[in-house]
Amino acid sequence: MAVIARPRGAVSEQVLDRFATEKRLAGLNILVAFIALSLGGLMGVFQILEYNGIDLYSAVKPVLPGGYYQGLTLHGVLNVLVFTTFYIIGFLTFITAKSLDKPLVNKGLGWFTFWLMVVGLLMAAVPILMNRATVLFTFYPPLRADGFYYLGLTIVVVGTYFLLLNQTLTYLAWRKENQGAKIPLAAFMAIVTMAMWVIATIGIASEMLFLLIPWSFGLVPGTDVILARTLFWFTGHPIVYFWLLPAYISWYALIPKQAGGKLFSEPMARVSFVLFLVLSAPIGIHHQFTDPGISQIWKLVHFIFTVGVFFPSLLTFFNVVASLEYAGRRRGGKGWLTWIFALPWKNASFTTQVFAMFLFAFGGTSGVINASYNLNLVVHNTAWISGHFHLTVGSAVALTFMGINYWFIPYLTGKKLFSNTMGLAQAWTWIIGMATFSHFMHMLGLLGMPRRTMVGAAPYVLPEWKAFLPFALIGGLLMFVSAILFFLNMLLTLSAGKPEPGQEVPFAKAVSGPEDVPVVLDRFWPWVLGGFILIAINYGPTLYFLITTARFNIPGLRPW
Ligand code: HAS
Ligand code: CU
Repeated sequence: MAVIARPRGAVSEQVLDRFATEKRLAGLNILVAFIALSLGGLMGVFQILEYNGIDLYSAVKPVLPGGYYQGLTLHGVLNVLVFTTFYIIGFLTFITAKSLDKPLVNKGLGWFTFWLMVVGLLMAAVPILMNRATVLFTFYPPLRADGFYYLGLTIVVVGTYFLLLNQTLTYLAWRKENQGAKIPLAAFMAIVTMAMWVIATIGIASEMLFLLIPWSFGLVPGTDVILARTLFWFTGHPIVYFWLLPAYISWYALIPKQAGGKLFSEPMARVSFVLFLVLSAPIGIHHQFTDPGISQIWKLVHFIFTVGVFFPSLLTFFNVVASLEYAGRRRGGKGWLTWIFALPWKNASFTTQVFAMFLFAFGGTSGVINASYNLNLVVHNTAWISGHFHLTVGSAVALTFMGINYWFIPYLTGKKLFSNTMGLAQAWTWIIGMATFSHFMHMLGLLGMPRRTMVGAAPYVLPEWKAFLPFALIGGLLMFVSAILFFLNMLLTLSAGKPEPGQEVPFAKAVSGPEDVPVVLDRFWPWVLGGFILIAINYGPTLYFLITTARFNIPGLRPW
């Protein structure tokens, strides 16, 4: 009776759009993500201008009393913590449900996840904006922020756990109805990503709960710096794969279709993801090669396993390029390499994401140099590292998310993308800008320019740096133009996009598909267990030593 009494429009709308909630959740998460990126990106422009002696921070002193370092904190936190996390939670919420063809079993939990994350975000944002948390995104003690900064970030992280819970419940319900079937690829990957992430956060959750929160609220007088840093990097390394894997989901499960072809190998794609599940967390000490208090042996072990985590990305390289080649040939492309020209380069969503892949090939390469035990001593804490992560999180991830938006926002809103040409211009300005910026940042690093330093005000700037810095500025400004094109296109799509109903999610089929997937690549537990065992081996002795010798006697500092 209740159903009959409902207005007819509402019923038919519900029947038509089973994924209305997931779409709304995705849209809102993406909105928060891009608001964060707009402010975080602006802070990046301020930084590169400062390096070149143009200090905009003094112009906005009433708003940003902490100047360069407050701006840098905003840049890091908003771009790599807020933008990424909200985008990923929105994207994976939708992708899991849509790929399983089953709406989330607990929609209330979906909303709870979103609002909890928003509360955490606001709690952390206020101290940063008040210049009470100018501790950068790594918040190394003894720098000490307002306690609400740590508490807010912790709440955001806890919020993300509920997506894994919701995914698990939805997957189990799906499994009941689909005994014996293979989990659809995108859903499998989305669940692996979240499982990897939740395991990875054990480090930061412990750091927050046992060290930083009690310390920042004055409940304990001191903390232990090395223990805190080690717990931070326990999560701080795998967080980069939490950012990367959703981009990989798009490269594997969607791009081949957008290219006009198929994924080359689904089993190989799954191998890549389960390797990330096992190998992501137990390698964080490659961020601490120069830290005292950690034995050389374990630094070496983490180096070796970091080389191991290179392989899932090399598999991805091979698989994604093979899929692109398949598409190129299917579109009539010929020759050893000239099939590349047959790809749909006029499609903004495709081009933006392939440019992201291209930049990542270089970012990945500088990653291996970072990971090398001895070469790290040359590049650690220099501008080289900024060059590296702008190609990885700043391109492989951020540019892919922008590229996804070129089909996703039209899909979510039922409106046509305002301008595909503007999207293409955005992709080209980004790749040229980022290639220039990151090349010169790498070079400046090799010339010894430190990162996270107000170089424009430093008395020791070398003439060689002065020669390269303007090029980094040109690259940075091109990226700024690119970002403006992106935001404009999104705003115009929302406000003036023509209606385009009936759009579809471009899920790709595979040349070698689910029928070739062995059962072990359709299970989570063996890999989760493998991950835990490797964490116990690679971190057990170091954490045991650091915990049993910890002296909680370092007071907080606020040098800003
Ligand atoms: Fe990293 C520092 C090592 C990947 C992000 N990294 C950082 C920091 C960030 C970051 C933010 O070992 C700074 C943290 C801080 O503030 O201190 N990184 C690596 C290694 C990899 C790596 C070995 N990093 C990433 C990713 C990130 C990221 C991914 C973000 C998303 N990184 C390090 C180390 C440090 C570090 C040290 C510490 C340095 C220090 O001293 O402080 C690897 O996972 C990379 C493997 C990737 C590849 C590339 C595969 C290419 C693909 C694309 C193929 C498709 C193409 C298209 C080319 C091997 C998959 C072709 C197109 C056609 C049309 C044909
Ligand atoms: Cu790392």
